[in-house]
Amino acid sequence: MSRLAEARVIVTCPGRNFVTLKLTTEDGLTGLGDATLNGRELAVAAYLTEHVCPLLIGRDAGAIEDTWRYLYNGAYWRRGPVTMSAIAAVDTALWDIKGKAAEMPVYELLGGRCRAGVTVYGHASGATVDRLLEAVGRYVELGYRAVRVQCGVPGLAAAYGVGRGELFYEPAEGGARPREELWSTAAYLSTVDEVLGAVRERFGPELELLHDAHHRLTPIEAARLGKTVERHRLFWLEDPTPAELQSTLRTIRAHTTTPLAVGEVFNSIWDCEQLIREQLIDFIRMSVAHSGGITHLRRVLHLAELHRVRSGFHGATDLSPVCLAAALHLDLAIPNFGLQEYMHHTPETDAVFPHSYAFRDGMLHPGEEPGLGVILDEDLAARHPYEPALLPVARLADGTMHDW
Ligand code: KDG
Ligand code: MG
Repeated sequence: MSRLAEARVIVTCPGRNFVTLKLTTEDGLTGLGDATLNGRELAVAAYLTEHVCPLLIGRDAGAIEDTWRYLYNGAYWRRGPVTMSAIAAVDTALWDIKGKAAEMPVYELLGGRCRAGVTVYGHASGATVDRLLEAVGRYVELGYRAVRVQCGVPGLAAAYGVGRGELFYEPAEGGARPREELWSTAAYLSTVDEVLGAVRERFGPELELLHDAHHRLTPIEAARLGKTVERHRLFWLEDPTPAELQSTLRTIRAHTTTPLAVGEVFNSIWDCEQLIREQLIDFIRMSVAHSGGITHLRRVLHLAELHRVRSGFHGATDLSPVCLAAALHLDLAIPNFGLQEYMHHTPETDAVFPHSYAFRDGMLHPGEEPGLGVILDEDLAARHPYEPALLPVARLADGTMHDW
């Protein structure tokens, strides 16, 4: 294949910040990769601009695996969200170019489709149970077969996952310092079982329900929660504990058959190798953009397939349409697909990133465009300059910092 002639980083804020790498070959093919790391966008932009882009010029655009190893093994300093997001952007853009060169959608290059479409879940939330039930009802009307449910907690001004928008949840906010939220595990645990029960009762046994505890529980609290909510038959309970301490999952697992999903903050196969090998989780939630791209995430899913662990790729709004498209191509081609997260982007974001993927009957379809099927409108992007925004932090009532 031809050689890379240009590598550029584009930072834009159409409603929220996105970092995109655009690669161009000597014969004019272009590829896009998402390098957005929520609240730390400029760190990845600088890593790419200062340390990665200069290395790419003149390289064979077709040498995807070799370029991955050149950037990962070659840097000596390995892993971490900044490095792996930068490598992911290069890798994703190279797959996009290869698809365009072959005049095929990327999923064809990955082995071809294993299913008709990619079943997705949406984010329903409400400050009260009644509001939550209304929100779930809206998703059901739209055709969703799976919904994540998050509810306000009496006594807490803000609960994780309770959104300001209708179809998306956007926790990052502008300001020099992160917003501080009050957290109480006791208050949360005293309501969550009732909330999930109300949704199951109203919508019946067919709708798949998910819930995200967002890393806030101790192992034994998580074990108790998993056991208590078993009767509501969750599709998954997400991030019950901070999952970098992998043995906590062993404790939870010993007490409950509620399926467990973790991994949205992971960035390499080494973050989940033990969890997969010991079958301590049911779904792996890494994203293309934070986990070294399509090449590395595919490797994780091949390992997972051996151990009957399925995918549940992260698809929050802080991952751009380029990342979502890349996830959809991989979702279609892996044997062990589970479910794909889908939070709608704002109309401003969709205008900057026109795309071929489309929602029909509870599924996303990546489309048949060569490559990933996403364009970046650079003129429009330039009209939305970067705006600093940060994720909140959480404290207990006595001021102790807690995992957000
Ligand atoms: O940037 C943080 C978000 O991506 C995260 O809070 C979203 O937990 C999340 C989810 O499950 O989508
Ligand atoms: Mg989550």
